[in-house]
Amino acid sequence: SSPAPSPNSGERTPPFWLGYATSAPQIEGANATDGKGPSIWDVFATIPGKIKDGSTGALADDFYHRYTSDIQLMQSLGVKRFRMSIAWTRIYPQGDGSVNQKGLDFYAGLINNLLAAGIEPHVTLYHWDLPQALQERFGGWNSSQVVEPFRQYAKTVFSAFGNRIKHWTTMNEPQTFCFVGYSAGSHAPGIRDQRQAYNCVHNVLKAHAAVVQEFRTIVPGGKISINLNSDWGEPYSASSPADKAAAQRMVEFWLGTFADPIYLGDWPASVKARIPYIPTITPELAKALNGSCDYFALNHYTSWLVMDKLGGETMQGRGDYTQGQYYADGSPLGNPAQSDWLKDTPWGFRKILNWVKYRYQPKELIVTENGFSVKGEASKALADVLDDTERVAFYRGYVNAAIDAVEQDQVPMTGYFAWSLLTNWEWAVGYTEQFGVVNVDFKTEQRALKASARYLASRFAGAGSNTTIGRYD
Ligand code: GBH
Repeated sequence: SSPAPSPNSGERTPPFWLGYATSAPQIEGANATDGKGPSIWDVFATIPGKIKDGSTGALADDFYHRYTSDIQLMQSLGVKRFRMSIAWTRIYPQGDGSVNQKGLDFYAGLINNLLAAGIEPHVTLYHWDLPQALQERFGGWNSSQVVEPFRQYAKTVFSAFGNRIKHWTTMNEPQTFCFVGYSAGSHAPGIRDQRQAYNCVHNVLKAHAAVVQEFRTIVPGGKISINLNSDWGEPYSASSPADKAAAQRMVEFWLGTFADPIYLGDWPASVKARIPYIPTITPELAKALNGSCDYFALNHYTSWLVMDKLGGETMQGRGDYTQGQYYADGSPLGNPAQSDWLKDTPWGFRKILNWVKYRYQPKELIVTENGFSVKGEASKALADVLDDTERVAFYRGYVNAAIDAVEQDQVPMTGYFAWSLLTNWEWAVGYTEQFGVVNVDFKTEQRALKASARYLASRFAGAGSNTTIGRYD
């Protein structure tokens, strides 16, 4: 089928496979179709001033109605894996209660079509779209009452699809949805209370542990994890021990807050020392978390220069340090993206992969998101959008860095999901920041390949292209 990827043009073939990552609220649209209930993001997006361009995800990529042709598009690119999330509100419109069969039918259709096309789905249960009813009833992730409905929802989904899906994650980026949603307040549900963010962290761990316990009996032989995100922290002054310690603290606050309890049994000491009210991890919870990740699922995008103190990131409870992305002479850490938090810093990717390897020693690691938003892309003419040289450069550098991490540093990375397949609804910044390797015209819903889609197809042609479809070993 066309377009045929051109043969790999002399670059190293990665020792890991390529897939594309997506999430339900960012691509599906149809946000009140076939009995779907409202999520906190559906509601948040209707509040004036919350979304930069005033948009909602009501239509987005209309993937709900167009997945058959999008799967054909992926086939033409040689894609072997697809990371998708399930919308909790399609299955339980009010969060719990009775199942909405039409929601299950939609995902059965999508999953079966992917499998028939030879594309293995990796499924995330929760990508930020909490049922609004649960936010209203008990405050969402601020309350441990969230655990039961999440367990129920997960059981229903495992029972429906566990025989067809091998790779699962419970939640995407709790660091983001707890701190940006409940402390910074710029994401749904828009709460500004650092204590609620740490309650969220604690309830995330409880819910993850509870769901994994169900998983072990319903999906024996399956693999489950939790998508944890972290940027890399580089000391602002390499010769300053204080800056070095601050950079280490940054990664401990971002990643260790979740990964330490799971892999090491307790919060990082640096976090405990600075957050006096952090909830206690009981021995029972530590025991349930132990072994709850069959692989490490890492989302990574960028790096920061980190300085000791000077005000600190107190708003998000991330500890007493300051982070920036410009050197003393004013030059940026790497090519700046449209997203103000994102610079093209491939060296940091290799460093965080090593940090994870040394601290947690996972048996297997899958990068579950990595991508770039080109500056000004949303307002460029189509021909210029498709010629996304800067995104190609980003992927070239990050893929090379990951190959070094695997081949020179023995990081056990087996797979790499690029974020994302389609340009999509980018949460609080709406359609103003675009990450897709396939452009979507939001008036016509027409798809068009960017250079980066062709680049990745060619770069990964023949690379670890196997799937585990039908193999539960
Ligand atoms: C991921 O978040 C998400 O999983 C995905 O849905 C998203 O589309 C993709 O990346 C691209 O953004 O911290 O207050 O400045 C990446 C981590 C966390 C980075 C939130 C941007 C913005 C809010 N993101 N952050 S703030």
